[in-house]
This record gives sequence, C-alpha cells and structure tokens, in this order.
Amino acid sequence: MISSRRVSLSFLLAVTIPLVSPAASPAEKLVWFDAPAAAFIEASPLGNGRLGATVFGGVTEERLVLNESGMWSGGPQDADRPNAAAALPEIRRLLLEGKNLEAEKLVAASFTCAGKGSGFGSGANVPFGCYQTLGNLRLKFVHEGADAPATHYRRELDLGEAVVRVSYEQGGVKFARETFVSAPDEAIVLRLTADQPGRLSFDVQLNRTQRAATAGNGNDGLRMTGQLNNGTDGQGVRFAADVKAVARGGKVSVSEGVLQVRGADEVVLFVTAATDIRTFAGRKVDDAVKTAATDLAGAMGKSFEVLRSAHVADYRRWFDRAEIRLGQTDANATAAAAMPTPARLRAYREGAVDPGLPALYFDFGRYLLISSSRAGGLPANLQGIWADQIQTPWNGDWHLNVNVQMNYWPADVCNLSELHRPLFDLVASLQEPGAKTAKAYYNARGWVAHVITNPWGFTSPGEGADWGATTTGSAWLCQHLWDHYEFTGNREFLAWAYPIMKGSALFYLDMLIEEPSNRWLVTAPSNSPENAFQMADGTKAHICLGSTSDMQLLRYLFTACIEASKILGVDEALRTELTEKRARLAPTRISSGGRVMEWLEEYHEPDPKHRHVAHLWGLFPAREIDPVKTPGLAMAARKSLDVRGDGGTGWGLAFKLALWARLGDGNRAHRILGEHLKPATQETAKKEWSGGTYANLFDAHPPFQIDGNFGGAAAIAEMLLQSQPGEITLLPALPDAWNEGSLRGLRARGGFEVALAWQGGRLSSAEIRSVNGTSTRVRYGNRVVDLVLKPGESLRLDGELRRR
Ligand code: FUC
Repeated sequence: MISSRRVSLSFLLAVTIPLVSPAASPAEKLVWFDAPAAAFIEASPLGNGRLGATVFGGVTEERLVLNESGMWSGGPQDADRPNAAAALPEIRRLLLEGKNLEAEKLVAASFTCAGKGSGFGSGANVPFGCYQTLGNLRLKFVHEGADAPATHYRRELDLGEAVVRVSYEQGGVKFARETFVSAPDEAIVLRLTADQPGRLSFDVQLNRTQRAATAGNGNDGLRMTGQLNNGTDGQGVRFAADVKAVARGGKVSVSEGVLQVRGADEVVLFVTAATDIRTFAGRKVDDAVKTAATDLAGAMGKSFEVLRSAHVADYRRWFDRAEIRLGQTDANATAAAAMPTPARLRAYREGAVDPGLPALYFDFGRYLLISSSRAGGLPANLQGIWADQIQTPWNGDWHLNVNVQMNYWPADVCNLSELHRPLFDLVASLQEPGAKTAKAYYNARGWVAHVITNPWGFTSPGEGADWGATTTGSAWLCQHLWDHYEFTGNREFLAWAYPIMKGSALFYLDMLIEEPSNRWLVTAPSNSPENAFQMADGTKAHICLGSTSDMQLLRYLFTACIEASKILGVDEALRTELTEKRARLAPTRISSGGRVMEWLEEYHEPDPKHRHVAHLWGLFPAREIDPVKTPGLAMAARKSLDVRGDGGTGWGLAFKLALWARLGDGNRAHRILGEHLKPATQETAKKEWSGGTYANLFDAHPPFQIDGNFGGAAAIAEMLLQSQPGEITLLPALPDAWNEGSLRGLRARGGFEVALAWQGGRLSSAEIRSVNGTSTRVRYGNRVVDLVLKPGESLRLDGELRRR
C-alpha cells in the first residue's frame, strides 16, 4: 500500500492524453423513438439557453412547442409586509416558550409576504407571475396522401450534436426533417426534405392560446406578438415570434394568418423570438418585434449548412468536454441502445443489463444544462426553459429550498463551469431586494431570500407559514458561489462573489438568537424545508428554532466567508466574529434512535418519509458529515435515509442518490437510480408524487420538473468521482453493475480534470491534470497518494495509484 507519498511532477507530461477511445458510437448518444410524440413528455427538447423548441415529430401534423426564457408574467412589486419586524419578538418569545403552533399562527398572520405571493403556485395573473410557454408552431401536411400511414418512422434527439431528426416513408416517398436551436445565430431552424421533387406541401401556423395575435409578415412569413399580464395593470412583458419559410421549388404564400408551402422540394423554416423582459439578466431588448426581426434576417442570410455547422461547433465546445462510459462493451448493452428509448426504460425497469442507460441519462443532464443555461441569460427554472403551459406547475419559478440549486449541481463537476453563471447573476440580483426584506422582517443587515424567487427580485417569505418561512434560501444559493471557487480557484470570481456571501452572512449574524437549553445560536423563526413535526401535546407545526439544515447551511456559509476573507486579505474583525459565532451554532446531532436529528428537539414525525432531506445537507452537497471524518454522523445519516425510504419525488430521488454516493454505497445508489429511471407516464403523473422518468427522459416530480434530471446527472458523477479541497476520491461508490467503464473530463475541487478507467470493478488507470497548479491528495479505496502539480501538468497513475 502506498501512503501519503509526495511525487515531484516537474518532469511529467503537460498535455492531457485521453484514456478513453475517442468518439462513442452515435447510437449511444441518441434518445430515440419509433413513433411521433403523443404528449409533451414524449417530445424531443432543443434549446440554446434562451430559445427552446420541443419537437413532436408528427406525420400528418408536426408540432413544435416554442419557448423563450423571458416569457414571464408578473412584474416588480413590494411584497414585504409593512411592520413585519414588529411581530418578530413575539414570534421568538412563543418559540422560546415551546409554543410553536401559536408562533406559526402569528407567522401566518403577520410574517408572510404582503399580497398574494406565488398565488399558491398558480401565479400567472398575480404580480409574482409565472414562466409561460411562448406558443406552438404547427405544420399541417396537405400533400396528396398526407393522411396515409407512414412506415420506417424514426425520431431521434442526437445528444452529440443537439439536433432532432425525424424520418419516415409515406406513399413511397422518404420524408426527413432536421431541427436545431442555434446559440450563435439565435434561431430555431427546421429543414424539411423529401426524396422526390415537389412533395412538400403544408400549412404553417404560429399561435398561443392567450394574449397573442398572429398576422402575415410579407408573403413568406408570420409574426406573433403579445403582452403578458404583469398582475397589476396588465402591461407586462411584450413578446414577438417570427417564422419564415425558404423553399426550393414550389410556392410559398400567406393567407389569413397561415403560411402555405406547396409543391416544394426542400424547405427551411426559420423561427426567432424575443421578449423585452427587463431584469437582472437576459438580452436588453427595447422592442421585441425588432429584435426578433433582426435575428430572423441574420439567420436567413446564411445557408442551412452554415447555420448547422456553427450550431454543432458551438454545442460540441461544451458537450465534448466530458464523457463517461459504463460497461458499454457488454453485448446486452449494445442491444439495449438499439431499442427505442421508452422501451429501453421499460426493459431497464424489468431488469435488463443496460449500464449504457445511466450513461445516456448523464449525457442528457449535461445536454439539458447546455441547452437551458447560457452566460448572460436567466438560470434554468423548474422546467429548464421547456414548458407547454401558460400556468406552469409552481409557476416554473426558482425555488430556493433545493430546486434551483439542484439544477446547478452538475455545472462544475461536469466541466460546464461557465454555464453556472446565470445562477450567480440571479444571486447577485437578490442583494438589493433582499436587503430591503432583511430590514423589513428582521431589522437585520445584509440580505435574505426565502423559498421562492422570480426575475422580479422576490425575496419576501412565501405566503404559506407552513413552507414559506425558510430563511436559508440565500445561504444555500451562496454555497454555489464558494463551491464554484473551490472547483475553479478563480480569485477574480471570488473577489466578485465575496461581498454577496458576506452580505448573506451579515444577515444571519443579526438574526441568530440564543436558545435556552444549550445556549446555542439558532435561526428564529426556522423550519426544516416543508416538513412538519408533532409536539408532545399532539399539535402539529412547521415553525421551529434552528432546524438542522439551517445550522448546516450557516456553518458552511460562515466557513466560506472566513476562508474567502483570508484569501482576499479583508475583514479581519468580521472573520473573528464569524469564527466565534460558528462555534456556537447548534451542532448536527444524533437522535436517541440513531438518526440525524432534523430539529433541535426529538419531535414525533407525522410524515417520516417526507420528500425533503435537507437535514442531510451536511452530507451532500456539504461535507460536515463524512464517512471518513465523522463516521458516527455518517452512520446516523444512513439510518435517516433508511427510515426515509428509497421512494420520493424526482428531485427527492436524485438527492437520495447523491447522499448514498457520498456514503460510498454504490449498490444502494444504483438501486435508487433504478427508481429514478422507472418509466413515468401521464397516468402515473396523476397519482402521488412518486418520481420516475418520462419517455423523453424528462424527470417526473411528477409533473415534469427538471431538477431531478440535473440532480441525477450530478449524482452519477458523484458515484464515480468525489472531491473536496485537497482531496480527490476515485470511484467512491462504484456499483457492481458498472464493472467496466471509463470517464474523462470531469472536474474536481482544487482545479483538476480527471480521467479514469476501471475493469473488473477495480481502477485500472487514472489521469489527473491540474488547471492551476495545486497540490492534492488522491484517494482510491484505502490507498492515498499526494500530488504536487504545476499549472497544466498532468499525471498518470495505475490502478494502485503508482505513477505510470
Ligand atoms: C418544493 C417541493 C415540491 C416541488 C416544488 C417546486 O415546494 O417541496 O416538491 O418540488 O418545490
């Protein structure tokens, strides 16, 4: 066994040599179907971060659900309750006297937001607003025999290129369509071809079920315009979408709001859209109509091939950075990849050996992030950018008590660091409204955000006392700032982020109170996200003092601020205060039953299988619970998870998956991954919140909610590679089912890029490249090696961690 040896690497290669064979076969990168989509959750999503198009691929009618990330109703409002701070002393007094239910009633009466808040999740027409669909593009085929049955039908989303292809034969003619959403050219591009001349005849409609009008735009296009409700005077975000057709052969015309193509050989449709949303991010558009028109003219000035190759190059710049292969040499796996994805999901559920499916799911997660989150834009919301409804579930907003954060779990580890930026811009934008909220409710310095936010800077508590009072949404957001620094070592970024983290910490310094039993510092009011407890007298409540998750979040935030202030050489006095107060925060404790305590008290739990597991936040994403450093707490976390059970909502399962990965239990994680991938349908969506994966691989809360996709992808990475500053753990939770495999391009904290290969369940080789020239310990099982690398240097190790 090698223990802690130091290796000088100055003589080693400075260039990364990939350990895996290059391009995977295209079949491994396809989410494909042998039928058109009958529903949104079967359709194929495309996006460039801002614009989205979800392709149904119908034969008699093609439908694309269109999205634009700025399609938000609502608008800026003052939702801080006047005089809220006056109620705070009484709420605290009641909590300190153990009168939680009375405290909760007072929170409900005096300490929730002013106005309608999120509209209880249906906020389309209140000032909070909701993220909405842009509308539909429909192509109704009218060629002779258009209703005849099709054969050889295939629809595929190619994750390697971010292109959707549809092909089939009808009446002896081979039809094909190809669609992509280009970031460089800000356009949705759809090409239709047929293998015989003059066969393309269809009517194009562009519409939306409300607040929109469509008219002809020249003799080759349509334009839809409208304005969303801001919840006050109705004058919300304005939007515009354009479509134009360019045909080879045949004739294009417009009649009564319908674009008609007749007898063409080949047609390219260009779709552009814009909103004039005025918020912290997104394009600053004065006139949505003009911007959509300018984008349209730009895209139409280029050929399909030129647009396509620019799109693919842009996309591959992100996607090709990382790759994992899980036992894909297995013959069964190859057979599985030859099955349409819905059948493949079903076969997996029935026990088929198909480690390629988790690998595809991992790729799909990266694909979704690249397609829904680009620098300068809004962060991925509860549906990424893909929505077919006006009133999206939970307003398609940014929930801060796990959901938006989970969307960004894969960003750094999957080498998509720059795509984290939209979240950081959201966090920065909450400082100003959050400072007002901090004053209004807590008379505190700094800034706070509670459970929900929107592009309009909503930071007040939610309207429900049972869920809306969590004050640590802001602390959880700040974790992403520090974690991004730990991954990248980017000091400039830290200098930008530190004041945001500091403002958050100042808020908590001011709002913490001392609890009487142990004189620990605790948040008040507090709750354990959305979970209820029952007190000795039988009353059920949510509001409490210092929930475990709050305390873990604050320990992390204070530590991050202490470390950051040292690195930046600032705020010595504050550092001292944070250090002192951190030591007094209520600790994570083990209950008499051997579990991680969720609250300060051992309350009775009316819902022991509750979907939220935020009291295990200290295990993942943080590390205060660690199998090596705090084995007792790690054991208690296992027990907590056992009692919570292996079921849950989509994001709940992804969270549990990541937690089991952190506990180093690959087989248990793999079992939960099986639950996460269980086929969900529209029927299952009507039943209880039971998770699963829809036919198009969208995560089912249900309903469709994208956090579980991102959390699932991140958790798969977590099974294969874990890191903390100064330590990288290789294959920490490898399940027996992934006996063979390799990965490249994953990132580790400290600024490392990692490639690994394993065989027979054992590491066979590793390559660690340092981006910044930092030292790290590498751990595999009970072997460790300490590495010192120069910037750009790379070291290859064998399965025993010996230098190769
Ligand atoms: C929280 C969760 C729900 C859902 C919603 C968007 O309220 O408890 O399960 O994910 O956010």
